[in-house]
Formats: sequence, structure tokens, C-alpha cells
Amino acid sequence: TTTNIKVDFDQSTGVAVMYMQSPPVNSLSLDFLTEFCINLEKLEMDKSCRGLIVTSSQPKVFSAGLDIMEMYGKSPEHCGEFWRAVQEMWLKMYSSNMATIAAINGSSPAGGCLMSMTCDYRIMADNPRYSIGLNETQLGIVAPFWFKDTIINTVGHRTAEMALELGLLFSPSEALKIGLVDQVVPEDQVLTTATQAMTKWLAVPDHARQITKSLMRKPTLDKLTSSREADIQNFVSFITKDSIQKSLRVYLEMLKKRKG
Ligand code: CO8
Repeated sequence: TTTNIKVDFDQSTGVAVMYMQSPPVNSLSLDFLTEFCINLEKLEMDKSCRGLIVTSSQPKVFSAGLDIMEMYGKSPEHCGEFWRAVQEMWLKMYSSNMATIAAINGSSPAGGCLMSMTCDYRIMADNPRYSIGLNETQLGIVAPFWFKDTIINTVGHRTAEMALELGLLFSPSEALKIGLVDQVVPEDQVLTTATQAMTKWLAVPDHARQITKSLMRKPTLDKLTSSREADIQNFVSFITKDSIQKSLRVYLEMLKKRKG
């Protein structure tokens, strides 16, 4: 089996770095998400691990978001299982007791943007070729309510409304301006900056930071926890519609054509 995730845990600092390494673009497949969650759970249970930095081993891409092939031409059962794994990743990351920082060293559309927004802090490489945002409407699909809630919690209601409806992808400097990322730094300094930022987060007593994080995020988390099955049903009936499958096919063809 392949390894989609590599974890470097530094006992002396209590900080783990999780590298996403699923070529070519770290798309979030069922296997990837399962492995991601297993690794996350291990770190979460380890009392000596207080901080987590998530980054990419792939050049130019943080994560291309959900693996479209998991939603295209698949059975309702498969789609349901896939969606449960997406929910699990979001629930675990958004509620993590660790201080979490996304070191966004490449493009981060859709599910990649969602994953980075689950973190406490975001640092992005200043390369103008990279972009970040929830571009779902551009694919003819609709970001679910908990994607919407997460971006509202990050950038505020009006900015989120416009970004979601237009399916906007932002350059690093634009993302910084609207608060979608917290810091933009030269490409080769993303990880070191994340490590420096982490010391600030870990200087706060853990219990105070954790309870405060929970205060901020619990209402949003509870909404999905209490409606997981309905959300899966919703996703499956939406994504298996002929018209939506057609949109995905058109989008996939566009992705292939755009190459080279
Ligand atoms: N899923 C599956 N395959 C993908 C994905 C993806 N998300 N993204 C890229 N690929 C494939 C490409 O098709 C290509 O395949 P091949 O080599 O066979 O032609 C290969 O990966 C490499 O891609 P590129 O050549 O495009 O690589 P670049 O380095 O030029 O660009 C990007 C990288 C910027 C990440 C670019 O690939 C891109 O924009 N990808 C699409 C990103 C995207 O739109 N993702 C949206 C996914 S949907 C989602 O995450 C949330 C859905 C919520 C569901 C709601 C329903 C109710």
C-alpha cells in the first residue's frame, strides 16, 4: 500500500509536521482521508503532541481538494462512504485540541481550502500562481452548509457570500487582504514561519486555549454532528444526479485539456 501521509514528530518541541504526499496533487481520496484521520487520531491521543503543522510534499500544490474521481461514476454506497470520510476529516481537524497551523505551500482549491480553514492559523507562499478558495460553484456543485459555516467563521458573512456564490479563487495577496490566510511569506519560508508562529500558540496554557477554541467552534461542529446521516443522504442524492455527473464530466475534461 502507498503512504499518503508522512509525520515528523519532534518530541523536544511537542510539534508534529504532517506532510501530505499523494502525487500528483494531494487530492483527497477515500484512502487518503482514512490515512489522514488515523494519523491525526494518533497525534491527538499523544499527550506530548501539542501542535500540528499541515503541509504538502508536492511541488506547487497544497491540496487539489476532494478527489473528483471518488464522486464521478461511483455507486451511491461508495459516494456515501467517501462523504463520511470527508466529514470525519473536518470534524477531527476543526475540533482538534492541538494548535494547528496550515503551511500552504501551493494551490489550495475547494476541499484543500476547507482543510486549511480547519486550522487555527494559515500561512501561504507568496507565489501569485497559487490560489485558494471554495470554487465549488465553478464546478456546478454546491459547497455544503458546514463548508459555508467554516468560511463564514474565517472571513465573515459578506465576504463569504460573494466568495461562495462566485466560486472565487484568491491569489495569496488577495487571500491575505480578506483574512482567508493570516500571513503570506516567501515560498522557501513557509514551514519555518509556521514553526515560529507555533511557539506563540504554544505559549498559551493548553487548557485555556483548548476551551476557548471549543467555545468558538462548538456550535458549528454540533450542527454537523447532529445531522451527519442527513448530510450524507443529501450529498449522495445530489452528486448522483445525471445533471451533476455531467457537470463533473465537463469539469474533468476541462482539467485535462488545460494541460500542456
Ligand atoms: N480530483 C481528481 N483529480 C484531480 C483533481 C481532483 N480534485 N485535481 C487535479 N486532478 C488531476 C488532473 O486531472 C490531472 O490528471 P491527469 O494527469 O490524468 O491529466 C492531474 O491531477 C494533475 O493536475 P494538473 O495538471 O491540473 O496539475 P497542476 O499542477 O497544473 O494544477 C491544481 C494543480 C491547481 C490543483 C489543478 O489541478 C486544479 O485546479 N484542480 C482542480 C481543483 C478543484 O477544482 N477541486 C475541486 C474538487 S471538489 C471539492 O473539493 C469540494 C466538493 C464539495 C462537494 C459538494 C457536493 C455536494
